[in-house]
Amino acid sequence: MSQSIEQIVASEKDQDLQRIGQKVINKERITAAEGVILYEKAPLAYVGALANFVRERLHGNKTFFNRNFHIEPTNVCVFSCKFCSYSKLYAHREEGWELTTDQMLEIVKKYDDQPVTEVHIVGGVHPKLTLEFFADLLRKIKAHRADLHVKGFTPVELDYMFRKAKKTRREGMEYLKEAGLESLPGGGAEIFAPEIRTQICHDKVDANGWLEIHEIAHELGMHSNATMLYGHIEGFEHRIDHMERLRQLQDKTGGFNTFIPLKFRNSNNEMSNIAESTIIEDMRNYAIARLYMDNFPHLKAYWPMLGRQNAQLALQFGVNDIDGTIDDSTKIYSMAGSEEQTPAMSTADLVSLIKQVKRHPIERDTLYNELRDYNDVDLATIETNPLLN
Ligand code: V47
Ligand code: SF4
Repeated sequence: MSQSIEQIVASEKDQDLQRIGQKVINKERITAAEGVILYEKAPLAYVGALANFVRERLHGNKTFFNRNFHIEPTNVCVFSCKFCSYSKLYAHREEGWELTTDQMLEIVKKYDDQPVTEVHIVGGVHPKLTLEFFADLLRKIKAHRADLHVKGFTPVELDYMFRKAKKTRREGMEYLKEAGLESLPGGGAEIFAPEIRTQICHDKVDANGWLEIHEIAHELGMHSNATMLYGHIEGFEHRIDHMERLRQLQDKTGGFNTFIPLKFRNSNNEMSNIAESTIIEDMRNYAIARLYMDNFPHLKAYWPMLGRQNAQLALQFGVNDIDGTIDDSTKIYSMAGSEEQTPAMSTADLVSLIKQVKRHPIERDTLYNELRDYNDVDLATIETNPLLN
């Protein structure tokens, strides 16, 4: 017989860990100091049991995925983040790529007969790709396929294009919303604390700018995600500081859907000398994130970066979402050293990945409306039905 969460907490010898566990059971918020204590001394099994308890309290066995595709307009970037394995500095732009509007619309059209619900647009910051260029792209995508939810652009891209267009952040966001932008992805957050941020990405939008753009998006009725790039030079207190800032904004606006911890990968970048975090630390990080981010409904493991088996494991440590089918050449992670060199999974692959670990697969849209329950659909049916696969 496995122990109940009450028994696990009651038998914990460390007083701090026991007190924090009791707070989690009682739905009391844990403080920043307690978050740091968890990172410093909580064993994986303990935080894992608590995080799984919270995950099941919120979502039962449900595990969400969506059907989306990515467009990466360019990998040329004016910024010089040290962890980035993907971009080509603007000075070497001839080595990078840059898609035209027509090429991006061709990508959209490739999915015309497929039941995808979302396009995720994110890339480098190319000075030629202006606010007007992207507004035009959004209008054309929506004119072609109005039901496709457009989740696009990080505050890094947005801040740059608004400044170039001489628009305030609010004017810029209103303009893009009008053109068809519906949600913001979580990228560009990295680590907010300035003592780390200035060392790893000194020249792009700072923490306040990132948070302000998301706040404006939420005020305009849009939803968004938030990421945290961890496992490099930051300390535990920086991870908690990062999550604390997000938790405070979420208290104010309620506009975040999902928190996505991103494990730093060390291939092909200027931080290759830094060892990657262990799988134990990765799982502890998911678990602590689930406990700390008590006002974020969802916690996502991004499988193209983490790998499929580790994504399955994460479902036991607080994660309830494994992103989407991502059927394209998403290059950022394979270039950074992810094992996933061909990041594409069909719906049948995703469903079986979730079912293998006895979770309950649900297809969602960007806003977590439940579109289809796959628990009782057998894999053969998914594989032979083009609308399901
Ligand atoms: O902000 C860059 C990260 C992010 C590396 O909102 C790296 O649904 C690890 O935010 N090792 C962009 N990570 C991707 C992103 C994202 C991905 C999937 C879904 C969503 C969502 C958002 O990629 C960047 C940066 O933190 N990144 N280089 C690297 N070497
Ligand atoms: Fe540019 Fe983004 Fe890479 Fe930074 S992480 S260099 S902003 S593409």
